[in-house]
Amino acid sequence: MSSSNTTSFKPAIVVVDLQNDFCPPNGSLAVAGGRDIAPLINDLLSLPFALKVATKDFHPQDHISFASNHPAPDNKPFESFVTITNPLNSSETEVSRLWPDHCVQGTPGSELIEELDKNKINVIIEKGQDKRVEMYSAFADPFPTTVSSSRLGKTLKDADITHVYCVGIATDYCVKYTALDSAKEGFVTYFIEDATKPVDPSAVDDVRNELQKFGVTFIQSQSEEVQK
Ligand code: VGL
Ligand code: ZN
Repeated sequence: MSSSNTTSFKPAIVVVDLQNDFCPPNGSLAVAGGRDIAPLINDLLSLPFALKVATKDFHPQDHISFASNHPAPDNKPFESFVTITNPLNSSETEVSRLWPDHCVQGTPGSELIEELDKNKINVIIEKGQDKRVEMYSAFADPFPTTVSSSRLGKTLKDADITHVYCVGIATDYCVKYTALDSAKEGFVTYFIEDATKPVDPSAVDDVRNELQKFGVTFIQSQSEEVQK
């Protein structure tokens, strides 16, 4: 994780959404193997990152991404999609996937999994509280006219972070869009692929190709970029 002494290097790790609802056996939106990456993430958290962040998907019960908040028959979790219009700018729309209710504020499903070593985490950032927009990225919603943003960008900048290492759940949703926004915010961004788990394993190749176009570097936890 070190770099040459001429370049500034102040790395942060962002552990995305390692929460009960995203993990077997009882998570409402359980991602296969979600719990299994905790030991690896705990090992990464022992490395000398200048800042160690954990994010939490943190929805109100009436959140727009919950299938249960939409009328039948087009409200099947995982299968249905809705068009979300930016409440601040009706010319901005996005098509978004519907999910089972998950990570509702105040429920056990929203808690970080017990296997994650919380003593190693410096900051917890909640996101997805605005019921009107989907927010996969831990930085902000996807609209050009931002509706909702978290404290993550300011937290990283206030700490003079230069490099961001992304891990967690899910490879193809929240880790993907968090890494994308990290690169757009100007951080040198790494995606530690074996420390993530996907909703759709078949989507991972596309995720890698898309993020590489935006300058995100895909690495494995045992690679030199992490361990040296
Ligand atoms: C996520 C679907 C819905 C994620 C969050 O953390 O990847 N996926 N909300
Ligand atoms: Zn969510």
